[in-house]
Amino acid sequence: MKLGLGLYRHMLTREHFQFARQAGATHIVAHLVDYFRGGAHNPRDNQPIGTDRGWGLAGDPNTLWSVAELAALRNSLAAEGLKLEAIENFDPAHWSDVLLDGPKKKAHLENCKTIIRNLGAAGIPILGYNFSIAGVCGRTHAAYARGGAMSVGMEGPFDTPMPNGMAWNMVVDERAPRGNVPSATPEQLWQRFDEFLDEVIPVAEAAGVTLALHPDDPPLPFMRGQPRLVYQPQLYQRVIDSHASRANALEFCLGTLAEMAEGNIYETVEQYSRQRKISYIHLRNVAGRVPFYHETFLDDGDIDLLRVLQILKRNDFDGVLIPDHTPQMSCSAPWHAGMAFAMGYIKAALQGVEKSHEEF
Ligand SMILES: [Mn+2]
Repeated sequence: MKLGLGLYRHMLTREHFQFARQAGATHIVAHLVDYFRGGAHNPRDNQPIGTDRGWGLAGDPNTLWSVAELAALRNSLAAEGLKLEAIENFDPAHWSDVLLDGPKKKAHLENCKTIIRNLGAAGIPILGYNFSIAGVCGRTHAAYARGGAMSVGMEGPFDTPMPNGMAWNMVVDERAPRGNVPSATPEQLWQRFDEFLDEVIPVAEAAGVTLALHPDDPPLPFMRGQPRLVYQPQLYQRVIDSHASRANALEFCLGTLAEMAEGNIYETVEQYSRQRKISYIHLRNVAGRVPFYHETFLDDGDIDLLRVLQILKRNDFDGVLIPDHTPQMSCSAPWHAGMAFAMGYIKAALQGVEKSHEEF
């Protein structure tokens, strides 16, 4: 198992690459979408929180991530001794009508294919994505974690309708007419997803890129009037079974899976690691389940992380683990301190698991 670190777009700098190496990372998962245009509600040293208008304006719909741009990122990471393992998330500006089944769907499917081909050409093996109409939304931010550390949680359902012009919790059309996006049915959502995989899986196979699906965060059956795809652990199985391909895999988010109303997290880890369907892992701990939970430090929630790592080891998982979100520590660099704590914890836990495995 390999230790990685996830970096937001504004953190793709040499200083952050060095921070990652210093904290023990060998791999990087990079975000190219900029979620931090939402102003004061959206501090750049935390995970994005957002308002009714989500995380703000999506990217440029007419500029796709190029091979040159992706290769330059890969090379600048390599210069610091790091491997670019994955790009995390499509920009809603590039594919919103795939999610919404809108008029630009054909062009947006072509955008997805181009981006996948470009990743392959740049030697980046994984594209993580969320197939979610409303996206990450409805969370609260308070001193939920140990010692009064600021972290993210949920304090009940979030049913505020999704305004026209939004997709995946970002604004894709500032001139959209007033009103809300009509609700889709769960059947329509699965149809959209099946069609998406029909189109992109052959391209991903040819490009040597694995598509890794994140579950819906927070995992409720409906949010903002829109159905959600993977909100119980068993729905991941439906995703896998729908398209048998090595390119169809999971961005396995431990915290989101543990928050789900049903299931046992250890059985879930066992089920998907045994099938070798886990592409890479978000490690996070939580207390509670939807719609009432909060994110905790890695050693302090409902999940026994050491037990999870032992299951992964037993099933020969050899991919990358990154800390997911972490509580913000009280100091002048809350993001860095939270991540350094998480990285040190995971590094030690991995050493322990590898060592105890050798002994048996
Ligand atoms: Mn996650």
